[in-house]
Amino acid sequence: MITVSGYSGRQVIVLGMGRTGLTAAHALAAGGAKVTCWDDGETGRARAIDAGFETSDPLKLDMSLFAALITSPGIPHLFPHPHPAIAHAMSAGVPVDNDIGLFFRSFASSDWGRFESPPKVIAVTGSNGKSTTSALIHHVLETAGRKAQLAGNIGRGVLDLEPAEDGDVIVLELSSYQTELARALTPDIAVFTNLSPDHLDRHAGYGGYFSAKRRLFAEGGPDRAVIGVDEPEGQFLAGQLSEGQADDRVIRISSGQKLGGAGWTVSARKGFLSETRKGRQVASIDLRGIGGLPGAHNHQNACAAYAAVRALGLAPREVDAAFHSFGGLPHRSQLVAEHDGVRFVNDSKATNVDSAAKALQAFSGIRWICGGLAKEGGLGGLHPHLGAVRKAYVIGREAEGFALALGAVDTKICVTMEQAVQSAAQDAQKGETVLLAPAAASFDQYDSFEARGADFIAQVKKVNGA
Ligand code: UMA
Ligand code: ADP
Repeated sequence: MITVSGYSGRQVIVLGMGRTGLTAAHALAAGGAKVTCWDDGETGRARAIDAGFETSDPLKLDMSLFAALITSPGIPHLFPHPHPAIAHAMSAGVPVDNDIGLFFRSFASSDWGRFESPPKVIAVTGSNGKSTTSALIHHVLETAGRKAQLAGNIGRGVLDLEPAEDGDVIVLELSSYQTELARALTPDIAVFTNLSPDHLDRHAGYGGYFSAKRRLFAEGGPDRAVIGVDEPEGQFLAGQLSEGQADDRVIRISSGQKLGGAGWTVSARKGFLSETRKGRQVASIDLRGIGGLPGAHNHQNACAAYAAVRALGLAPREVDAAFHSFGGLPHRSQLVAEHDGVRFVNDSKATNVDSAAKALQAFSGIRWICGGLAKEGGLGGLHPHLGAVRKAYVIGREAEGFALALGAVDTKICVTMEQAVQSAAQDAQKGETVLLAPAAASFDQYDSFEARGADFIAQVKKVNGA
């Protein structure tokens, strides 16, 4: 655990008792803060009490007594409406922060003076590919013999990390909810994978969403920025952070275009990753056949991870070797079975249009299982990418409306995963792929995308008689 400094003897309220809140409460208490906890759910409050904390409804508290309110990413702090406790704190002038802000202010310790290599922090943001890129960076570092820890939006609260040792690298995956609010954001290396619409309700639209992500590069500024330049927003950000093309504080990355020019670039085309500096290729990696990184979208992640670890001084051959032993993450383009020549792929994490579109481009002859709780912005972005879809098997409570929005593709309304997998498996011909890539959140039928993916895997086992 990281001990939070700066609040000793002062009162702090922690809101939300999930992975973020509970670890924040412990880390604050370890630093001597007097912690009061709250969760709107009874189970959350019980977790706080079991852990030995006091609980009180913030709306009934005199906020002027508190030094800060620390909130959890799933709780809206501004849009569509601030949570009432946050509104209460803000109107009383109490600073609102999160575990990420506390982490950056408390991470460095007095021990660092005797370290030979001060610990470094790599923070990864972007709309898609954050988890894969963060996990890949972590994997490459460990495989190359560097000490590394991984936390953040990937499932482990950042204050749950072990205090850093000499030479450690901390890899953080950060969501827009987290970067928008953190009152300190000072990674050594920051990565921006890409941008496409997601979580628009929480940021009052696309501009607010981009601004939330941009904060990672603005509040103090990283020494080195790895920026995906396949969208105008990434190009804009890269331009804002550098003095010009030759400025190698920015490493531009792309999947699809071959980059070059006076600066430092890493790009992948047709399965080959290429690193250039000052206009010359300095290294390349053949990404084809790396099982854990299928498709052009994963080659973008490979470029981002490659650039981040090169910025730390790893050699290209070390990265190449480590890429080959990366197994990929569950629920992201995960091959779960192959039966009678039909592949079954679980991409339950494709919760937005862009990630589903990328999955549809990575496979051919697709029996596509999709549907769920559609996000703001509509499904129009999928229309250009339906060429490989033989038929869509639509799940979710709003399956009919979802199918209508898909336009000209052949659809079957299935509602349940069981029905969808059965129908898709029955229809699938040798060489085809049954792909779960929902393009929607899971909460209409499941607690999480993981539960949805697990159901897909269970149904696949059932139809294949495994
Ligand atoms: N709660 C309230 N009031 C509310 C809403 C929630 O009291 O109005 C309480 C709930 O009862 C619950 C707690 O808050 O007890 C949950 O807080 P949370 O939703 O912030 O969840 P955590 O367990 O703290 O997990 C969070 C991230 N969750 C979200 O951003 C929604 C996790 O990312 C992250 O791994 C974890 O912190 C550690 O950093 C998950 C996620 O879905 C994977 N992220 C989104 C995404 O990837 O799209 C951004
Ligand atoms: P995040 O943490 O940003 O949600 P993940 O690595 O968990 O990213 O992947 C989320 C979804 O996006 C999965 O469906 C995955 O297949 C897809 N995906 C992964 N990398 C990319 C990328 N670079 N661009 C678009 N989609 C991607």
